[in-house]
Amino acid sequence: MIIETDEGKMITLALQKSGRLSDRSLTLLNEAGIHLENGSSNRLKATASNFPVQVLYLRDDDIPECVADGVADVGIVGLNVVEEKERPVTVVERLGFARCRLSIAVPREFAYTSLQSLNGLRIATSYPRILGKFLQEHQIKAQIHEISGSVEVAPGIGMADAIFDIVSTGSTLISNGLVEVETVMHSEAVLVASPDLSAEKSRILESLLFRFRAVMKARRYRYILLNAPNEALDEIARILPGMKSPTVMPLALPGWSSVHSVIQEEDFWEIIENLKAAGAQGILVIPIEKMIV
Ligand code: PRT
Ligand code: ZN
Repeated sequence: MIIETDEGKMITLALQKSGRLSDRSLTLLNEAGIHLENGSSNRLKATASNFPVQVLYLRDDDIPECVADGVADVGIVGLNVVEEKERPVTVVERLGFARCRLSIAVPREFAYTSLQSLNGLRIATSYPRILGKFLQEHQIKAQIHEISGSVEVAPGIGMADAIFDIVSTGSTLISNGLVEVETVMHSEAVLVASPDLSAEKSRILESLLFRFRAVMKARRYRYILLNAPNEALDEIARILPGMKSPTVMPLALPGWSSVHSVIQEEDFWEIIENLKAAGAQGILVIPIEKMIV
């Protein structure tokens, strides 16, 4: 592949062409203010109009290799694929989407008691290296059967006794009569980079990371506004830690103030209940687009 660009002055980012990572990867770029010019029409390569990056669309399995050998400088790919491919790339950031786990599952009727139950079994998987390491660490002697897809059907057709595969909701296992017995790793989309980027490319990567972090942080928080009687302000300030401390402004109505702060999404319901109990009224909760602290 020939890449005709002003090489040193931009970075090449490898994204999955089409699959579970594609939409969320493009959304992240978009929310980071990076607009791809020929994003959907030319599905091999796209360049950004307002940031020094070009995007290569690849199969996810090829991304670690491409980043390792310098065809791309950075990439977004599942941590499971990074670990399986064992290419020399650096995981720069966890991106918080495409979360899943890699687990061992056995047929429902199998009498599983402990890892020792796996001794002597045939285990089908598309992740032979990750499984191999796990079995070795636990001194389990099992046969690994590498297959490239539909791993979950292997026990049903007599090809294997157990499987090692990606699990998300668990419904694929259930519908194939399988039970998850060991979780080997947790995965999510990660940003990987070549370990030897030039100084110029490292600077661009830093700037890309700064934007990604601001977007990811903002997704975890909400902006909150409320009105409260002045005598409730101390209690409300204790409930609302905010980034530093809440902003308090007087309302036109004597004895009342408006309070502004930032809360974590995961604490949302608990905080709202406590605020109401403390006397807060007219509570507004607003998404935050970017957050830089
Ligand atoms: O074509 P290309 O090679 O690029 O893509 P692919 O088909 O190899 O990968 P793709 O798009 O299916 O997945 C890309 C990445 O998404 C994976 O490497 C994981 O990091 C992540 N991911 C997150 C998942 C899932 N969730 C997931 N549920 N990848 C696959 N699955 C499959 C799994 O294989 C199993 O068949 O979904 C099924 C299980 O799902 P549940 O919800 O029934 O448990
Ligand atoms: Zn793949």
